[in-house]
Amino acid sequence: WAFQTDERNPPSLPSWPIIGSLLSLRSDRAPHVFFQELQEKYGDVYSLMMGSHNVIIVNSHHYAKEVLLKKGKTFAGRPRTVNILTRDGKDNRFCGLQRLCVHRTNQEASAMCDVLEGTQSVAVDLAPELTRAVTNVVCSLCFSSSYKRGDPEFESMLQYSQGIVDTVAKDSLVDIFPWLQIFPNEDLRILKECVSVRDKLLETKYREHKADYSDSVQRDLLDALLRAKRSSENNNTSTQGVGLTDDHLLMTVGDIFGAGVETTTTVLKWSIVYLVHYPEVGTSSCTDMEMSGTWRCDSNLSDRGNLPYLAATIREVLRIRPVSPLLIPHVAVADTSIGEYAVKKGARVIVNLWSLHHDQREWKNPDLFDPGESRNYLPFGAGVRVCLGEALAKMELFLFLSWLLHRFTLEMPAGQPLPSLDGKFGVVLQPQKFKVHAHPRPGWKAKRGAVA
Ligand code: PLO
Repeated sequence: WAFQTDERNPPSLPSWPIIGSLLSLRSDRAPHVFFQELQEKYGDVYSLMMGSHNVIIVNSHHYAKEVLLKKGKTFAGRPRTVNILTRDGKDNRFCGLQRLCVHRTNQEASAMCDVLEGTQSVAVDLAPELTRAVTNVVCSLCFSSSYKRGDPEFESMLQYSQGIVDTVAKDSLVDIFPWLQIFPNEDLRILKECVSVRDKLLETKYREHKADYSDSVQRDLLDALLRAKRSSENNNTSTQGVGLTDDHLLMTVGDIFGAGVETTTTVLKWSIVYLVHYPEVGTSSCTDMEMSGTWRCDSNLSDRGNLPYLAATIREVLRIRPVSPLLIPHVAVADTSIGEYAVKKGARVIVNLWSLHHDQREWKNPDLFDPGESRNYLPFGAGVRVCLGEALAKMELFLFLSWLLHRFTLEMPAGQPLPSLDGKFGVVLQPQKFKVHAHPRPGWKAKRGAVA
């Protein structure tokens, strides 16, 4: 079996009945790094067995584009999983557009900077305040609510969300090896507990919204979903929202909320890690701001054109530390092919973004952070399954970072080692905890206007 090279099948890892390729997959590396290593031996596209599932790993930009764009519809399936997080996949019935909350982001960024200014001479972990600011943007979008500092509901959200991020990727193992569910499984226990805390929070928000719902005002995403559900109930001939249950609404808003918080926060944390490693990058962005004189406390995305260096910095962070290094698995919905290789209907396809973004053929030194050098990368995926929040995320990243850089210089406390560049693999690739000094930059107040 080893190294099958049938003309038309992708090279495959050795595999055995029942356990599939599990033995050859034992590695202490994070899966995306390990899959990249296998690329050397097996090529850009190779296959392996997980339990009884045929899984194809795609490691190059060229083939990734074929899967996501050229044959996007054919590969648009998702694995049907016995899923704890989403009540068996009831999280994808809503495809409407989100409102972009530029104003809200500026308010949150400004408030966050005020808090940071209060920390003056001590080094702090910026993560809690960043997370609260990002959470409040999504919170006002989903539920028209926000969290004050120290809000116990926010603290509990931080906790359950971290629990889910750490364990949910392993939930897919249970889907592949159902017998894992029978054994005592600490991760599974944590996941179930965290999901139940999350569900209670979501259910409370839902109950409150139902209680004071009115057809004439649409306050937020949850109202919009409620309206779609009611109109489908009142009008049986309408096709919109058919079969929307309470669970569908809850899981949809839960996904948007969870994705909106964990992803953007993670990218902001990585941005700070790289800004303290490469202080000249922050300086260049600031020089841009000063030279162009475009920074305003009510900036919006159109100012991005005047701050090309900051925009390039964000692109480079998304390249070097993709939030979701393996994206979410795809499934071929029909017999098809990738390059010269045949792919059977039902095969799972994993696009290894890590390999794409660290491809030696694209970057001379893929591990070097260089905002001048971004190309051929897909941090948000592409095609029919492209990230729903891409526009919101890009807007938030741009505004939050321009606020931070405009008001502070970020430095490691004297004598402290630089934060680690190694990620912690979970459903998102997070940096490890670290503290930085946020020194207020002189003179920003002069340019300050009111953020109402
Ligand atoms: C993050 C933890 C939350 O408590 C629940 C949640 C919901 C949606 C998930 C998100 C988590 C992680 C990032 C995911 C997102 C859907 C799309 C996004 C997987 C688990 C990515 C990066 O693909």
